[in-house]
Amino acid sequence: MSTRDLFGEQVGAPECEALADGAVLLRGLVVKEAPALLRAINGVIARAPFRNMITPGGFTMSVAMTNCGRAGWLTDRKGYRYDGIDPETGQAWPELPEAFMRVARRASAAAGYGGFVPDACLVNRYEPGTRLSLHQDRNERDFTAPIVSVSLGLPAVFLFGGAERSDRPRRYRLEHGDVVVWGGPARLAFHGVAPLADGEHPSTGRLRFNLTMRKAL
Ligand code: MD6
Ligand code: FE
Repeated sequence: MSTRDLFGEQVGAPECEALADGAVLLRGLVVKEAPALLRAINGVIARAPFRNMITPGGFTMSVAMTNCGRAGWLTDRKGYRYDGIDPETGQAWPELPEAFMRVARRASAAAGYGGFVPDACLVNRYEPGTRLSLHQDRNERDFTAPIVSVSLGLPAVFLFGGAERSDRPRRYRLEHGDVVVWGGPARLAFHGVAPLADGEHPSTGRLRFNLTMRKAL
């Protein structure tokens, strides 16, 4: 259980809500680290700018993406995959910032996945109206490692379904500083993000950022 003080700051232990067997939502876990995480995102995009990738079916994704770590997630006409080189720059992706690593360690431990060390982080940027359709994360080599997902800026509605695309997803509001950790039996659950509602956030303006830290290799 947790409570918020007069200023809405989380005090005491973080709230922990189970989304499914193996998936937990840790509300407000990284509110304090958010400024450092946003500075680190700026460092990443100085070397690996956001871009709108193309799906294998030829659609341009509305969510802008980039990566850091030893491998980065890509899509183009040839398919979905991880690659150590950013095709836009021809260079390796920027290193995983220490602030990201610290959050990955703390969140995965809080969720009961000890010893998680990510080697890849996909950085998503949502503008009002952008969305991520239902998908599974299945390009990683090892499904025994969890994924740590951090929300920053404008709130979003996260759609969390089941093992089949046809399973009706439940909806969860993800706010600035919330972390979702999932693995185990939930690792291949279908999920997505509903079209982002317009708004203004004190730290990010009209944007939402999401970090997903993974063990890809
Ligand atoms: C997002 N997240 O929250 C999109 N994938 O913007 C994901 O697609 C995601 O949150 C795998 C694990 C956790 C996630
Ligand atoms: Fe995903």
